[in-house]
Amino acid sequence: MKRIGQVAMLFGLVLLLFPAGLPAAEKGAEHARKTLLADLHKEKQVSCTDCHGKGKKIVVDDGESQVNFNCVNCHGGLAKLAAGAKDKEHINPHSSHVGAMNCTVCHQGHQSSAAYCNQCHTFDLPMAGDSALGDPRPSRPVLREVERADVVVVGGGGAGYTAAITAHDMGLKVILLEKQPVAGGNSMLAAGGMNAAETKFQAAKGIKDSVDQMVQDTMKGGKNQSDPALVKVLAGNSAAAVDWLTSIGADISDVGRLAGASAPRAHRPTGGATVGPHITGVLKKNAEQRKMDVRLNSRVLEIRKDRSGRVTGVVVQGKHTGTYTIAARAVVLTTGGFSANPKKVGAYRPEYREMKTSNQPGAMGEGMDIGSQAGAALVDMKEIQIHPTVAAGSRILISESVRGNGAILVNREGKRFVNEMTTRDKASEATLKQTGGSAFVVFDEGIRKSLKQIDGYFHLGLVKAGATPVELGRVLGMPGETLAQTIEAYNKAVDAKDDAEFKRPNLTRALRTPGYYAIEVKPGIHYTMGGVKIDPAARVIGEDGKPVAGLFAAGEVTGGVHGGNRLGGNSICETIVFGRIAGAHAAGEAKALMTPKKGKGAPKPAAPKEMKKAS
Ligand code: MEZ
Repeated sequence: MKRIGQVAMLFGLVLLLFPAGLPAAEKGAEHARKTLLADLHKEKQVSCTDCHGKGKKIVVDDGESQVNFNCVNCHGGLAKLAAGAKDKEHINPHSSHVGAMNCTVCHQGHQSSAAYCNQCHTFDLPMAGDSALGDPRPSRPVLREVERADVVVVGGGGAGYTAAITAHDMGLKVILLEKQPVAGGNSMLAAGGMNAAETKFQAAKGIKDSVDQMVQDTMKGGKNQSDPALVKVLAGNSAAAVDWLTSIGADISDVGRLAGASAPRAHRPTGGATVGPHITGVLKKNAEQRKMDVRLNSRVLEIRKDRSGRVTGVVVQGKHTGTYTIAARAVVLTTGGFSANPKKVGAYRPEYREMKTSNQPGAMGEGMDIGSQAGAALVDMKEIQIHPTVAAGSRILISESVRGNGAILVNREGKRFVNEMTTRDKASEATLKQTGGSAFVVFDEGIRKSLKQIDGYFHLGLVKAGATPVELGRVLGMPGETLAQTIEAYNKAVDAKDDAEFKRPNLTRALRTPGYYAIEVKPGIHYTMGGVKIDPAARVIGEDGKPVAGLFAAGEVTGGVHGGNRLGGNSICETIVFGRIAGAHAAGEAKALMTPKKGKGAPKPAAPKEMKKAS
């Protein structure tokens, strides 16, 4: 895995640096390891203005759009670089990221380049400008004048984009701020699907489900610790959220079943492709089409309030432009959770401090800090979800939908040990008790064909294969005959529609189609259920039980929807449902502040028509 990553990344880098007349790859790679990209360009007679554009002073915008434009101008975009790669065998980092990010996300001119890739992929790869070289040009804080917006959205994941688009479509001036160099947040990594009940796609497939059932499943999955009012909003608005996404160009017509759900309700693209990149791609495209103001590398340091306690805007640290203030009538927090912050995780749950996470590196939880500094109450902070199937030694989540489509979990001895469709807390606990604290997700060619996202695991080199169960067992270093017996016994349970031993509810498919595959998995930190307290209108609630005027929140930064354990597929649902509610109510509040008040009292936010009442 490491080796593949190294080779592929270096190959991509060398191509980027030396598109024509390529010297020996090793020579280029060695050179790249020692030098910052800016120096390498200089050696090739590329001047500062070739990258930064002409002007008296070099000014880099926070999104680095000019530099990226010039990278693409000289080297071609990611798709072109991917197509031109001579090595077709290994992972090509350019093809993996087409449409998702700018060149400067991975390739920094004057700073270390390796950090971002390594944080996501755990590849031990050397890249130009390794961090050992230091960052010679840290951004300098510069105070510039105040900008203005009606609504500021903090955090560019699924919830942030949804809130921003919703507020924009209500006629408001919106600024969306994302601290990372790439937008999408954890939503971009979401794999399994988006839960929704009573949808047209379920109806078309004859699936029987109900909003009430989704409420019950969510409450049960969350150990009855969730706020029932929020859960009713989640389930009650889930079908409308699917319709809204479809109306703006998403394809979530495939429906699968995930753990803890009594019916198939996880909506995903045709063929079972990964849901997150698709949905975030659609949201980004919609923001672009609307020419919305989306700012990358823009970290919010503080939420500003006036003397009455009303939120008045935010203080932003732009990577290149320095510190500035945006005055706003309403602020929506959509900054995600803190699974990638071992210090914070360890503070709440010391036993998880050393565990790997499936999350993107921006999931640090600062949004909860700035929310709490602005007066938000925090709830359920100790509730941290461990996902049972993160590929061993990596941050790559092996989606629950693989098990949903029929895969089983076996231990090092080649035996099943748990109902694979139980909730994540239980499956993780059972896995940690097995030899080595790991397990194998085992599936066959039939399951592989049923779910497009599995191709990604092959692409990343995570899958071990055998032509028969016996051969697979031997490849995995376990008694092959035992694995074969385990699979045979499972197949009989599928035929009988009764898993007497582990009581697995959905016995989707027998494993009878050669070849046979396995991925080693370990439990990893996946989701933080706690966060800022909200009410059903997505208003942030303070310690005094009252809304913090002008502050709204949606997505993983909030607490209360998932209680003690989140069901798979409810996160994307939450980001869209509550993203829409937060965007609409923030816009409503901003509008009310713009119109002269007739009577006294706080302005009433207006919810869009199609959203159901909050109870
Ligand atoms: O919602 C999730 O976290 C999810 C469905 C994850 C997965 O296993 O795919």
